[in-house]
Amino acid sequence: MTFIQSAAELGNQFRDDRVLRAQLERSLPVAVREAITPELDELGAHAAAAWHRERERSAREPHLTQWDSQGRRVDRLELTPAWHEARDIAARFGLVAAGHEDTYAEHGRIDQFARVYLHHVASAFFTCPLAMTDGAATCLKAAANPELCTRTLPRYLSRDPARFWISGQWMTETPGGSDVGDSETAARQDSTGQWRLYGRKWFTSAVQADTALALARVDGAGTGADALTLFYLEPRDADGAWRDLVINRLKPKLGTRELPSAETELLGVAATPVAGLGHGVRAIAPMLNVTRSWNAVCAIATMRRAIALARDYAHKRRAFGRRLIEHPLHQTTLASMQADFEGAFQLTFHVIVLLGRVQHGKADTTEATLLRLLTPLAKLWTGKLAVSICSEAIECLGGAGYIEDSGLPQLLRDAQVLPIWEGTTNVLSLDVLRVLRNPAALAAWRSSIDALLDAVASSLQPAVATLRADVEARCARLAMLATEPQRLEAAAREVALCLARDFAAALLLRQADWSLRHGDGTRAAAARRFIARCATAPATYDLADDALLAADE
Ligand code: MFK
Repeated sequence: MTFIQSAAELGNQFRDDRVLRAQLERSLPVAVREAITPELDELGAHAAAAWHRERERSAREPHLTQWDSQGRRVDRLELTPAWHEARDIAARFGLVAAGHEDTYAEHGRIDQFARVYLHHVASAFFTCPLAMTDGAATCLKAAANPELCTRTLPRYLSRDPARFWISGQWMTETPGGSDVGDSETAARQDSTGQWRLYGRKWFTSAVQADTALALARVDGAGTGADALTLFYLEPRDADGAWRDLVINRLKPKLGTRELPSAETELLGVAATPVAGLGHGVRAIAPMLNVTRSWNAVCAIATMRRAIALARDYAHKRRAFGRRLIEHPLHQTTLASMQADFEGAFQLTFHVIVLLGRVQHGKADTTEATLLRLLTPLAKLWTGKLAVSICSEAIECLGGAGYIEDSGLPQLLRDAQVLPIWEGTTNVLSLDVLRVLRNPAALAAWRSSIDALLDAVASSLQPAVATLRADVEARCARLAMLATEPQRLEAAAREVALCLARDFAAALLLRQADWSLRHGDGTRAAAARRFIARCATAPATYDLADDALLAADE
């Protein structure tokens, strides 16, 4: 008989996730936790079932038909089976609504993102339009545009699949990618006073969305980001036909292939200014910060999935006379992945906690400042980490993980979008420097870490001391760099990663302390390992050597 290795499998992803459950136990009132648990359990079961089912499906990409048999331009989009089910699940489980309803006050965001975290990998990246819908709702509320709020919020925040609308976010253009201020899309009024948009949006994610927020430059408004205006539009009429726009093509992407991202030509599509004319980047910023939080949640969900598969396989696969999990080096590999994931999880959920508190008016100034700093930190760090953990998980399965139908190659391809969209690691690092121009930001970071560490009990003191020394060194390094703007900019990524990891370490110690008092020592092991891995001598932030930047001969 030929030996057949059993594949990595998943159980209920809520019940199996001790990190999520510990977070919910520590941060939610019992009544809230009990109320939301049945639906989290359902999502956890669905996540496992969907993972096994999706491996069997062959239709994994949307298809665009641009012309009908008579030569009419139709741009008909056929979605994948998972995408047909996705709206229904998203609405029924309140994946957007839960973050905006008042039922659980500031805890609503924790409820929402626990759901998103459990569902993301099973969603075939329907979380992308959901993130944008959440961002659009947040943005329109911040703009306090009564007509648009009345029209859209009951739809964006509906739990009824028949009423639920999703939104796109149309920013990216050929000249203005990360540098949104270079955008070319023009806005002008027709003879009736209706605003209309003209130009090419190079990357419109989830092009089939019911509505979109788009940046455009009013004719004669001048150059730069501040001269852009934020517009709201509905790209299709009641019959589903596109209104004054065509889809040039669906993007042939490395990953996220079920997500219909398109190159779109705006031919005078009707649009409405969201917040007056001008200051478009400032107006869309609330959306960016929300979608960046989603990005971080989806990144930790991806890490958790990769580790769950690698761990299950390690318990099954025998090599060199014993199971992989019994080999010390494999144990170290898995434990380090888990420790990094737990740090990323803590930082991300802290952003979510702060988001809920700010949204419900419960946050003080320090917390609000901290949220602005931690959002790009969480996004940039978790995006990178998701890619490296998926890559490591493939290695944990060896050649079996490199095979397409193990599901891991798709996980890695999909993870690669996380450090790119919603701002690359470098763009986000520069955003962190933008935030740090306000001295209160670093002060909030430092005082919050001190407060977290002050509350930690004695058995974790050695790790606390290591982290305190590390934080001291980071602050000294930053003070030195602040006097040399050029070096500071060159070091922005390292600065951001250090700030993210140190804050995560303090949060891990807080969770470890709580878990120890509740009979679970595993979180303390994760905290100690994470701190041992991260607390190194501060990096030397030298400007890149010119020779390293020279073009190849
Ligand atoms: C599954 C996960 C879900 C994810 C779904 C995502 C799918 C969506 C697909 C996409 O659309 S991806 C494309 C996303 N594109 C980006 O993220 C753009 C990346 N570029 C940046 O982030 C730049 O930093 C940015 C364009 C926002 C600003 O660059 P500028 O032109 O140098 O702007 P400037 O002058 O520094 O800032 C303009 C104003 O915005 C300033 O305010 P004031 O006018 O009051 O001075 C800034 O403080 C403010 N601002 C900028 N970023 C902010 C912000 N305010 C709050 N939060 C921020 N993050």
